[in-house]
Amino acid sequence: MINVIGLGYIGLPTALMLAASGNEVIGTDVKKETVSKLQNGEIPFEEVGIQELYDEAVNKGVQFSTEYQETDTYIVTVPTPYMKSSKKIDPSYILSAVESILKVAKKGAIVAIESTVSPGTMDKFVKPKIEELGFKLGEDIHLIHTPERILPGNMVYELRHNSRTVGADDLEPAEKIKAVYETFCESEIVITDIRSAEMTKVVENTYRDINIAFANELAKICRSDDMDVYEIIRIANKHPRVSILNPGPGVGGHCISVDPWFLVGDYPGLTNLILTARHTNDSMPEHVLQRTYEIMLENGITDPSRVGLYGLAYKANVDDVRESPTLQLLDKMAKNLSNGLKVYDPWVKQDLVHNQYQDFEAFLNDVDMVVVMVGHDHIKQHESELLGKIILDTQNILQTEQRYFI
Ligand code: SAJ
Repeated sequence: MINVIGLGYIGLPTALMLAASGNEVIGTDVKKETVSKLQNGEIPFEEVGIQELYDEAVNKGVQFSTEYQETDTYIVTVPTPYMKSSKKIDPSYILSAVESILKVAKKGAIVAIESTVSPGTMDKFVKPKIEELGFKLGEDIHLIHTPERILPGNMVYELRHNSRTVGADDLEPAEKIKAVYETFCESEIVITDIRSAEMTKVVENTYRDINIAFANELAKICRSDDMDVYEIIRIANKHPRVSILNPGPGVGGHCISVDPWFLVGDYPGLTNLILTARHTNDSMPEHVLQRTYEIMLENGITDPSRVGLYGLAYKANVDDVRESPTLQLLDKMAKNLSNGLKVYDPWVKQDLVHNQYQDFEAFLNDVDMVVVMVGHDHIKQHESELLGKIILDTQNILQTEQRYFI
C-alpha cells in the first residue's frame, strides 16, 4: 500500500493517478476539511481531467484519511514555503511529515519526497532528522527524492507523459520506487543521486524564469522605443535556434517565482543572472501599473475605480492565486492609491481582495477600462462584451485592434 502524504495540488492528482493505475493507495492530509471533502466526493480545487481521475480512483478503492498509515511506501507532497526575508526554504512541513511517518512506518520503508526543496535540503535537514530520531538510513528507512514536474492546468496529462527523476543513495529502493511510478508514467524515469535530483528541479524552474525575464525585458525595451515586441518575437522565433517566450504582467505561482531564490540564497556571489531575472520579472506588475496610469491619462480616465483588473489567478485557466501578478500589483498600489481598482476572475470563487466581483456583467458595468492580467479562455469567449472599453491586454490574447499592450 502507498501512503501519499499531503493532498494538495500535487499530492491529490498523484494519489488519484496511482490508485487509478491499480495501486492500493491511502491519501493522508492533516486538514480534516480536505479529507472529509474528498471522502464526500468533493475535489478541493479545479484542474482539467481531475474529476474523471477521481471517479476512476474511487472505483479502484482509493481512501483518504487524516492518519498516517503503517506501510512500506510513502510519497510526501507537502508544501515547502520559503522564508520571505532570507529567501531560504522552510523545511518544517517535510520534517514534521517525516517524523509522523517514522512513528508508523515498517522497517525498511521507502520515503519518497516529491516536494520541491533547495539543493542540499535532504543532507542538511531531512537525513539528520531521521538519524536524530534513532533510525538508520539505508536500513530502517530509505530516503528518496522524486521531485514533481507537472504543470498546473495540465497535470493529469503531464503525470502520464512527463519524464521523472528518482534521486537516491542506493539502487535497490530507487528501482522499487521507479517501478511504482512506472505504473502510470509513460516516459523515461531517470535514476540519479539525491543532490542532483534536488538541483535539477530548481534549475528547471530557474531556466524558465530567466527566459520569461528576457521576454519581459524585451517588452520594456520595445515600449521605451515604440516598437512592437510581439512582431519582433514572432519573427525572431522563425530562426531555428531561437524560441523566445511571451512577455506578461509578471511571474506567479509557487514554483518559478520561488525556486530561483533558493539558488540566490545559497550561492549569493554566483547568481547575478538569476537574481537579475527575478528582479525583472518582479518589476512587471509595477510596469503594468505605470502603463495603466499612462493609458488612463491618454483617455481622460481620472477615477481609478473605473478601471478593472481581469484575472486574479497566477495564470490562465487555473484557480491558484499564489504569488499572482494581480495580487502583486494590488500590493504595490495600496501604497500610493486609496481608491481600489475593480477585480474579477471567473475561476476564483473566494473573495480575496477589495472590490472583487463574482459577476462578469456587473464588473463590466462598473468600469471604463479593463486590464487583462490573465488569459483565461473565458475572456476570449466573452471578448465581444468588452466593446467600448479601453483595453490593456497584458497577455496579448484578444483579437480586437483597439487595445493597448504592455
Ligand atoms: N509566464 C509568462 N510568460 C511565459 C510563460 C509563463 O509570463 O511565456 C508566467 C505565467 O503567466 C505564470 C508564470 O510565468 O505567472 C509561471 O507559469 P508556468 O505555466 O510557466 O509554470 P508553473 O509555475 O505553473 O509550473 C512550473 C513548471 N515548470 C516549468 O515549466 C519549468 C512545471 O513543470 C513545474 O512542475 C512547476 O513549475 C513546479 O511545481 O515546479
